Amino acid sequence: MSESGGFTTMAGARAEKEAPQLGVGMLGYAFMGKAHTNAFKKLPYMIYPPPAVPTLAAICGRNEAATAEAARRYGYTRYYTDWRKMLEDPAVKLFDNGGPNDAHAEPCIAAAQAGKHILCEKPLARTAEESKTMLDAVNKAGVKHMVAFNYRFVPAIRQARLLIESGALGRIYHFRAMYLQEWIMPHYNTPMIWRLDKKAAGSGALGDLGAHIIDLAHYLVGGIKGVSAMAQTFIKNRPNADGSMGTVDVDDAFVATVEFENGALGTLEATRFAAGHKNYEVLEINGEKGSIRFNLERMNELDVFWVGDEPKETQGFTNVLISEGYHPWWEHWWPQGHMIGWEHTFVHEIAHLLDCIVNDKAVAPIGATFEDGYRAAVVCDAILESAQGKKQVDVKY
Ligand code: SOE
Repeated sequence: MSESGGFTTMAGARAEKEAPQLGVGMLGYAFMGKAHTNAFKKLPYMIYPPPAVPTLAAICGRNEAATAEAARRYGYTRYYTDWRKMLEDPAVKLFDNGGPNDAHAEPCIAAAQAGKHILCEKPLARTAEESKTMLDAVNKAGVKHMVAFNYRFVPAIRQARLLIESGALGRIYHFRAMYLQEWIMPHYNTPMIWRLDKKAAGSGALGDLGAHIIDLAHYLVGGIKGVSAMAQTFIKNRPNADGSMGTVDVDDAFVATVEFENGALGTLEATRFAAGHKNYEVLEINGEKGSIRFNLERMNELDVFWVGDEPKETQGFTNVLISEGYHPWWEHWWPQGHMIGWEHTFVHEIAHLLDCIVNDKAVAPIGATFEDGYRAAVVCDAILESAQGKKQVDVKY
C-alpha cells in the first residue's frame, strides 16, 4: 500500500531536467494517425517526467485537404502529401507509419536509409518476404524500430508475461486466443475497402487481427514450430466505390492449431463475422501450476487459477483487478480501480520507444521490433499456406 492506502499522491513526480525533444513525422491521419497522435500529445504530462517530449513536426497523407485539416486539428507544424518530402524534413527524427499495409515497406525502408527511428503499425507488411526487406533495412541503418503491437502494453498482458517469466505457471501446456469482430458482416453492408484487397492488405482477418494474437503467442509462450489451419471468405464480392462489383481475395476468418517449440499446443482464431463481438480479443494460458485468462473488453482484469491455492482451487478462477500503483504503467495514471482504456496502450508503447531511442535501450522484449513483426508475418504466411494446401506446415523463421 502506498502512503495514502492505495491512493498514491498524484502530484509527487518531479523532473530534475528538461527532457530531450524528438520530432515526429506521422504518415496517416485516419484511425491510427488519431490513436498515435493522441498518445504523442498525452505522453509528456502523464508519463512524467517523460523520457522525451515528442514534437509534432509533420503529418503526411494523400488527400491534401484532409491532411491539412489533420495538421490543424492536432497541431502538426507542417503537412506533406508526399512521404518522400516528409522524410527530407530534418525536424523528423522518428518516422511513424500509420498507413495501410501496402504503404509500410517502401516508406519505412526509405526512413531507415535516412537515419530515422521508426514506429510502424501492424502488420509490419503484407508478407514475410516484404517484412524481411524492412528488417534488413533497419538492421543495416542501426536505427531503433518497433511494430505497434499495442496489446503487449496492456498492463494486464504485461503482468501475465511477468507471472510466466517468474515461473508462476510452471511448464506451459496451452495457449488459446481468439480475436473476434463483426464489422464486415452482411448487416454492415461494408463495401470493397483496402482491408479486403490482397494487393493492399496482404491478408484479411489474419494479418489485421490474427497478427495481434500471433505476436502475443510469441510474447507469452515462445516460438511456433508448426501450424495447421483453415480459412474462409464468406462474402466473395462487394461493391466498389464506382458501383462495380469487386472480388474479395483475402480471408474473412481463419482458425489454426499450433505447436510451439517448447511443446505447448495452441489454438488461434480471428474473424470479422462474429455477430455481437465488437473487439473481442481473449486469451488463456494453461500451465502446470495454474491458468491465466484475459479479455480485452475487460482489459483491466485478469482471471487466474493457481493449483493448490486453497480454498480458491475448489471454486475455480479468481478475478483480479490490475489497477494498483505497482501494476505495469499504473504509476502514471489514477488510484486503484480508476480504469484506463485501449488508447492508453499507445501511450505506454510510444513512451517505451522514446525511452529506447534517447537512452539507447533495447526495444525488445517489452516492445515488438521489426524482428517480431517479421516472425509474426512468417506464421501468417504458414497459416495461409496450410489453409490453401489443406496440410500441416512447419514454421521456419
Ligand atoms: C481493425 O480490425 C482494428 O482497428 C485493427 O486494425 C487493430 O489493430 C485492432 O487493435 C482493432 O481493430
